[in-house]
Amino acid sequence: MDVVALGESMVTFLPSRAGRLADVPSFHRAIGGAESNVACVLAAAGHSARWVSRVGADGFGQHLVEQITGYGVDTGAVRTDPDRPTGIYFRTAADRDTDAHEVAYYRAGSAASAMSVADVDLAAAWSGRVLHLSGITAALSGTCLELMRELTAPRPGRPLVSFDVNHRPALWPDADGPQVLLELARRADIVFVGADEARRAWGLHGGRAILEALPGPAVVVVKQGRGGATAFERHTGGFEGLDTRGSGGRGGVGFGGLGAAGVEDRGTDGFEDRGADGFEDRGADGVEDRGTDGFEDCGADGAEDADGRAVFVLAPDVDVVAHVGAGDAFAAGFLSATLRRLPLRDRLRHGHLFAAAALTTPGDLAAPPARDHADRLAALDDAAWG
Ligand code: KDG
Repeated sequence: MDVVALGESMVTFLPSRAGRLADVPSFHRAIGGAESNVACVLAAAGHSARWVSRVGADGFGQHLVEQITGYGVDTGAVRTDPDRPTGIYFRTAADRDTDAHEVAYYRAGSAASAMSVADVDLAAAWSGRVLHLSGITAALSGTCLELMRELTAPRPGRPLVSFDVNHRPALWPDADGPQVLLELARRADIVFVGADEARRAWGLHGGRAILEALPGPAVVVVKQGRGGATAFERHTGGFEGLDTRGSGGRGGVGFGGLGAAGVEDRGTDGFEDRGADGFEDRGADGVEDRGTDGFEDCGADGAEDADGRAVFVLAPDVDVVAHVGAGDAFAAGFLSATLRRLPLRDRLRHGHLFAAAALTTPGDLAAPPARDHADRLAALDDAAWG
């Protein structure tokens, strides 16, 4: 299995027209759930993917399992709870520029909120090369938080843990959400976080502050919405030589299973190997180096004392229909390219291409571009991406 995603999915009700929740006359049923979105997009992109979760013994649970299975995702480890319902949520149309919208969750006490170390099939959760998680799960209940801690704990043979911070303030009634999310992010191998999110949740401004707060992850991806995204990859924590996670600290988590991507990628694409400062992509071609990447504070020449390199890729300009699901699609694109051992720049480009597909469709979930199409687009020269 390439990827396992664990988390709650919900039946989503999309509005038939714009306006306040109080005024929307009818809704269209769809499915949502940050982690299953990632699994579905990855399956649609040709990867083997499994979704681990719980649903209620109701029509909505059945619908979720059928739909997600329909995307080609393995749902064999999804458990059905006879006593708790499947979560649902309603949303209004978002403002295209600001993404402002209303959300009404009906998920408290849901079947998925009862996920726990005792109930979830941990072997299934750890059965992929990558385990994709998000901060949403940690907010659902005490047992879910305990499960997240168990899944991200250092241990030999743990798959590569991908963690999308996904800070949803509405799900964190107590003030401890940001701290919990930081704790979990520190234990992951790949972290996706929005620049705004890092500012809002953690009070962190800029790439240097984020990297200092997250010393563990081998890869930190900071998304700046339509501005683009920056990925920082630590040389000492890249995809090579990481088989000692069980001994604690950084490193060692099944990157081996992905192949020595960090090693092979460097120098094979004509981009990352220019220069010797560990930030090879900056300045070599004048494209990734715009200084708008959130890592500009890492040092003008990129020769920051941290042990890695940063790559910035501008997001393509698309006519946004809805932002929902774009972050999940971005993560899926980045992970797809990671599984394919593509260079860091191309991992970002695939993230953007998958996100563009989501941004131009209304629901939580959009089919990614076909692989050969995505590869052709990702291979366009810097001018096309600039
Ligand atoms: O990332 C999109 C998700 O927000 C959506 O699918 C629903 O998982 C969801 C949530 O909890 O907000």
